[in-house]
Amino acid sequence: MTIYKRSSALFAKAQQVIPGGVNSPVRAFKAVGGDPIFVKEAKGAYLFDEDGNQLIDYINSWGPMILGHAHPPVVNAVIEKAKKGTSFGMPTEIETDIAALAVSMVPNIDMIRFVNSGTEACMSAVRLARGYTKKDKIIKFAGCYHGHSDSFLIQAGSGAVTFGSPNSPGVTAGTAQDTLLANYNDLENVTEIVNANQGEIACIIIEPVAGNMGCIPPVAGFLEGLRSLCDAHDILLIFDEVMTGFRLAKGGVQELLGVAADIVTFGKVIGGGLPVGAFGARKEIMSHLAPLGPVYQAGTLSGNPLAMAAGLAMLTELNANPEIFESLAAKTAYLHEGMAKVLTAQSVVHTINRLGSMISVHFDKTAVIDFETAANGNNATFKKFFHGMLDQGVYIAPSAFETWFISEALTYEDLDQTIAGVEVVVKGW
Ligand code: KE4
Repeated sequence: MTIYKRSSALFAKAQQVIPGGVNSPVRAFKAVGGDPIFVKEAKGAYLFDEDGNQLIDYINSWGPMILGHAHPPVVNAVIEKAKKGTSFGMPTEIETDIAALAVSMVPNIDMIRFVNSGTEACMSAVRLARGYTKKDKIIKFAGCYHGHSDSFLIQAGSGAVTFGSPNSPGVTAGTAQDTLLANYNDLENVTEIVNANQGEIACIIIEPVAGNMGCIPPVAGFLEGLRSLCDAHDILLIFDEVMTGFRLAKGGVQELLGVAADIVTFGKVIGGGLPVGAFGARKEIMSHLAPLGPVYQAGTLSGNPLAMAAGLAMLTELNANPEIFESLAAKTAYLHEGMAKVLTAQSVVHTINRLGSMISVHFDKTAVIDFETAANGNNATFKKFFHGMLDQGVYIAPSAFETWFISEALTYEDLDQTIAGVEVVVKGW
């Protein structure tokens, strides 16, 4: 059993001054038990914790570190930028540079607005959709997580479901009534909801590849069906690509699966590890945003030079080397096959979901295609697996309702070590 004495001591101290000792609930290990690990530093595919343990990282800050931790081009860009000031609250050229690059990489968007988190991006996108369509209701999907804005904390995924409080206190009935809940991968259900709320729905917001109830790809025809439904009923289709954007392909899921969204939200990779969110759409929609149009949205640190420098370095490298996405997908497939072989050999009931460089392991025999089937997973087994893998020097998501994120810094030796670790953990279960 690995010793985490210093992490535990730091956690005890943190809990005195930070609620739950963390600044984001899912880090608290509540779903898997034990004290969270405090990281001292990270480099490439590895985390180095406060007790001197080296861990192979499959979280990568929940997605941003797609090229690995402390990636020199990103770090150097931030260092150089910081020497010239960290924030001005005035427009800077680098904002235009990264905006133009992002718009060139992502289909169906002419313009993009930068904010400071995925939550802000999704919250702003919904307000824009409501302002543009002059309709109030939204459809979201059970188990999808779009950040912690009130309208989204209705059967949310990720940390919200991990805590069994999908409908968070503090969200008013008035807010909740405008959020309609649909089942992921269930087009008939969405159609029923649209027909029952004719003329009232501003947008459908979806994770086009879900990552907050484990990794759940859309079934064939599902996204295409949503597109047709939206076209038939003047509803805007919002792809929440905070996780999938610049990860599954240069142009995200729109490029990978060939379905067009009306508004696309971003986070994580677009900021290269610094706080950046963004949302983009065609000009006709974005021109409704202040100061051009009446839909208000703002932020003191939006587009700040440091975050833009990190994001621009990240997107520049991904744009120039699209073969990275194939390499990531190949590594993820290799990991999938290796883990499946070992788990099957040890007769461990499981399913593994994967798309591109997103993957999740579920300890249940039924296919995981929506929130309900994701919730069937055996959490006791997951907890055992999580801590076992930790003892093998492998850090996976501390919740069954999360996706693992593969980074390009992971080598096939790291993958082999991970697969070997799985075999040690499940042997004799
Ligand atoms: P942030 O506000 O955390 O930057 O982004 C919210 C968000 C929006 N949309 C999707 C699809 C997301 O996955 C997220 C955030 N993802 C979680 C991980 N499942 C962030 C981790 C955390 O909450 O600490």
